Amino acid sequence: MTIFEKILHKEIPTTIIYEDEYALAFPDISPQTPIHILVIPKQKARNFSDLNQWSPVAIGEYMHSIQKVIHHLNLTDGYRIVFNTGDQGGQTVDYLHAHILAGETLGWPPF
Ligand code: DGP
Repeated sequence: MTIFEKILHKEIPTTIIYEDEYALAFPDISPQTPIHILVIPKQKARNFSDLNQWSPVAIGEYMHSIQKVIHHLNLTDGYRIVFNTGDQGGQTVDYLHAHILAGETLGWPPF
């Protein structure tokens, strides 16, 4: 079981930023920006590529939850959403998660 599943099942305590039927949001343990929140789906997926096994409705529900987190955080000055995927994408935890990065002007390109 991945660390994020343990967080999802409340086996590891975390600060819950937002939770609904479809997703859970909590702060990244190693923030890269002043605001750095992770949003994980309650339906299991290893990474973004695994979403090809989901229905469009389920994908939409997860995306809607991410949108609600952003609304909740009131990120009026902008933000970035990142899905690191696979080894070359820099994914270190094999459970789908969206990074929400905000709170300062972000550089581009992101490497
Ligand atoms: P990624 O590289 O995209 O797989 O990002 C994984 C992120 O997860 C990384 O930014 C650090 C964060 N992380 C790892 N372990 C924990 C944990 O136990 N708690 C929290 N809140 N974040 C974690």
